[in-house]
Amino acid sequence: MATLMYRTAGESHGPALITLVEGMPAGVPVDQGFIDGELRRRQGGYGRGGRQKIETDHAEFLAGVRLGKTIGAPVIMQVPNKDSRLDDLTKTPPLHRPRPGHADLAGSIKWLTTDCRETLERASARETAARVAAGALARCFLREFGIEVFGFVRTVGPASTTIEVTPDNWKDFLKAREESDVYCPDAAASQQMRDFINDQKMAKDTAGGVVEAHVFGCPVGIGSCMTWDGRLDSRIAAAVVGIQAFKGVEIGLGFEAARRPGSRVHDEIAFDPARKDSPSLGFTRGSNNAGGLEGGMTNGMPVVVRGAMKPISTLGKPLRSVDLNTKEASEAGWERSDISAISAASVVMENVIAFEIARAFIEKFGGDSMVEIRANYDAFLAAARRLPF
Ligand code: EPS
Repeated sequence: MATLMYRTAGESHGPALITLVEGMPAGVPVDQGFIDGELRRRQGGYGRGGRQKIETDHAEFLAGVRLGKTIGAPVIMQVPNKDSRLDDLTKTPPLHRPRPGHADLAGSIKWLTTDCRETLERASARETAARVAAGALARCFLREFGIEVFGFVRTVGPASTTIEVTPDNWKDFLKAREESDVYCPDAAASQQMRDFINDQKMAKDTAGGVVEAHVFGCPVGIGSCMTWDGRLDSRIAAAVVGIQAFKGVEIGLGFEAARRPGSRVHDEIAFDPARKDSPSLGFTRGSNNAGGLEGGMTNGMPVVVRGAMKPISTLGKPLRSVDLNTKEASEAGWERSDISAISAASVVMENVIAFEIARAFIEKFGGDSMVEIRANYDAFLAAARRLPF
């Protein structure tokens, strides 16, 4: 049994993006409609650029799936690029004027070239389509255990929503989010977000924001306090800050916890026998400031994560830069881009978090097939309910 992991390959304007997922057990029902739906949602959002009008992202399964189910073999998914033109120098010319904020300068020097093209092609957020494919496949697995993920846009520039998402109201917020082209379930805040994005468009500028994700239905005890990289919060943080343009991550109360006394941070524990059959085994909390994670392990409360995305670094009114060939001062290069990709980023964050949850879940309840994992999961919950032995 391999550890669940994924790798991606592919350039923004190459023939396709590829996702290789290893360690997915046999017998996971692959919901193609759901995976393609997540890929389409990633393409959407207010403030996106021209590329999304060209592409119709969908996952083609090249390996690891038979008759709609995984077979325990490595899974390969391909998302074709319609705008494939990497070898056509007239359409993808060299770029010598690095954009501040993009990978252009550091990557060109790292790979000893003055053409930023090769770095930017791989650094591009187009690659997040391949990550969403991995996460959406992981969600097909998680759904079998009643684990669901909900993400939305919390903030764009100064515009913000104050909604509070709970296990009881999230499905209503999901409906409201689906009605918002900014992917924010608050109509008034959505309008303020659109206004801010419009202002940036007029000013030939760009917008970033904060996205939030909630994971419902995780059993107590996935992740571990034993090693730094076994901690689920450490893996989630790495997955989130690993998304293109993300600069920060918060779990639960996040940075606010550092400003409060302990009595106003920690979530008091109670027990409700009526809920002993839920994944939290009946342990309840009056608050969820920990964001569902204590000691790097799930505690039965929803996992709550926020990620901060910087504004897109390709500006219509370019910032000052230097020509890498001449070293002369110059304006940064301009490529077709987005004014804001924050809505898409919420889809990416949901899915990369889902992948980490699935990875930790399979580590805890591991097996080669769904049947075996289900048996391990049920046996663990039954034992936990029998405590003390
Ligand atoms: C993106 C595709 C890219 C960009 C954007 C995200 O397509 P193109 O470069 O052909 O317009 O729109 O990439 C970036 C924000 C970036 O910094 O590279 C996508 O599919 O998400």
